[in-house]
Amino acid sequence: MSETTRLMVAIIPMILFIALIAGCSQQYGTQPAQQPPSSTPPANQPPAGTPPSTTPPATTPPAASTAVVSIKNFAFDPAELTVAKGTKVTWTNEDAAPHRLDFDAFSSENLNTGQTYEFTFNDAGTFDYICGLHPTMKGKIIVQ
Ligand SMILES: [Cu+2]
Repeated sequence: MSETTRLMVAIIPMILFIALIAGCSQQYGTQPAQQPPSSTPPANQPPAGTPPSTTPPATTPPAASTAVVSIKNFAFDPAELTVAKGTKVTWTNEDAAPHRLDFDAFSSENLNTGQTYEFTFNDAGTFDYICGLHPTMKGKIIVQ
């Protein structure tokens, strides 16, 4: 074997190998790359900040007014309270002892410490009440 032949024997497979590799990579190269769509169309999204259309009712009734009466030291505070019609009055027993509201037309349950009683006065008038457990405790709600 001549020097050249030996060289060729060594080189030719290498060239073939390289050609193979190149061919392969060319093959791969010809395949279009998996690109994401070039232009993602802007989505037709509503503006992020659009609030839900909460149109308030045309005729919003005035917010119901409220009033509170404390029951403490065996007395109603205030003892006399004037409110508008529709006012919700809340009594809270701040005494250690239980109390009970006795109106002519209705009564509360016994209210222990911290318990409350609510009543909404829808009719005008003067409503006297006492504590059913301590009748010397007197109160009055005047509804106008
Ligand atoms: Cu009482």
